Amino acid sequence: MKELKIAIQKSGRLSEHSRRLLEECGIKFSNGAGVLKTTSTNFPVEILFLRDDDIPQYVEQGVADAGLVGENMVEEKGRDIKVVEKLGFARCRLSLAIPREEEFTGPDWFEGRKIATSYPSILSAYLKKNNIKAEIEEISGSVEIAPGIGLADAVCDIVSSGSTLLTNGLKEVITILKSQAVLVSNRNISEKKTRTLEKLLFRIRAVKNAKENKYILLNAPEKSVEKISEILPGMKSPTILPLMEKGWVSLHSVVREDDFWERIDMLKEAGAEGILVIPIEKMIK
Ligand code: PRT
Ligand code: ZN
Repeated sequence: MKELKIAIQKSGRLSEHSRRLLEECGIKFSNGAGVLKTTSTNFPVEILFLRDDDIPQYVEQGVADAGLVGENMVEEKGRDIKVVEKLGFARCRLSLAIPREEEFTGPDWFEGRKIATSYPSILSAYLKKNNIKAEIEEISGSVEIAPGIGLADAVCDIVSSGSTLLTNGLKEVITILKSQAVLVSNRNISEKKTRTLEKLLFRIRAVKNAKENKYILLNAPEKSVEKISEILPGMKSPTILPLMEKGWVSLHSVVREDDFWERIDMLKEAGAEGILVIPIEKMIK
């Protein structure tokens, strides 16, 4: 097979984002419900739709050459695969939580208790490392109801907003692992497939960079240009175009999404006006 086989989640919290990422990388494929695999019409990849739990194993065994999956799954399954790139979506954490009314005294609280989880491997490693003897009750779903129905004293589960814990009368006390979606690959793929994977990675990075940055245009008096350029380091140096109005210029650059608001305030203070901020579709550094 010459195509690079990429496994993505069939349906669930990763699936829509994974499909969108591939599409944003310019990879066209049919998306019909019930389809288990499909070949792209314009890029040498075959996409396999799987349960997220199976992706690390399939990638290790070479059933798939690469996959998009959560770091939590990679860690739990302990398969010998390569984490190629963090993807910045499906951010969550694996945490220990106890009934709200309990007083938390530190990790020792868990000594001799029973903890329900779908992550027995990560949890037992954590307990061992911290010298805690606790019983692990492995369940595959709806972990948060376990204390409420008397199945366990505490839970170890994925948290994102925290609202599921709250509605089940639990409080988060320890974060064991932080996770986001990652691109993983088999350790022994052919040279040809490696080249395809590198091409895909190049595109993924361009999409990620674009999301992390905005294009900014503003008008400023000529005398403020130097100060404004310092506030906007941009890709290299800002583009400066003269305006009809004498003594004024238009300045174009790139600003990072995460410190965007802070920069805008600094720009206004430095005399910038008519500030436009535009999303970037792709950004190649
Ligand atoms: O059917 P399949 O096995 O493929 O899917 P699944 O049901 O096992 O997994 P799915 O789709 O729920 O999650 C896939 C991946 O998304 C996980 O492995 C994580 O990497 C990531 N992810 C991100 C999450 C969450 N956020 C999340 N909030 N996975 C699960 N949750 C659940 C959590 O288990 C808990 O029940 O959401 C609830 C908590 O959410 P909050 O917002 O109330 O805190
Ligand atoms: Zn799953």
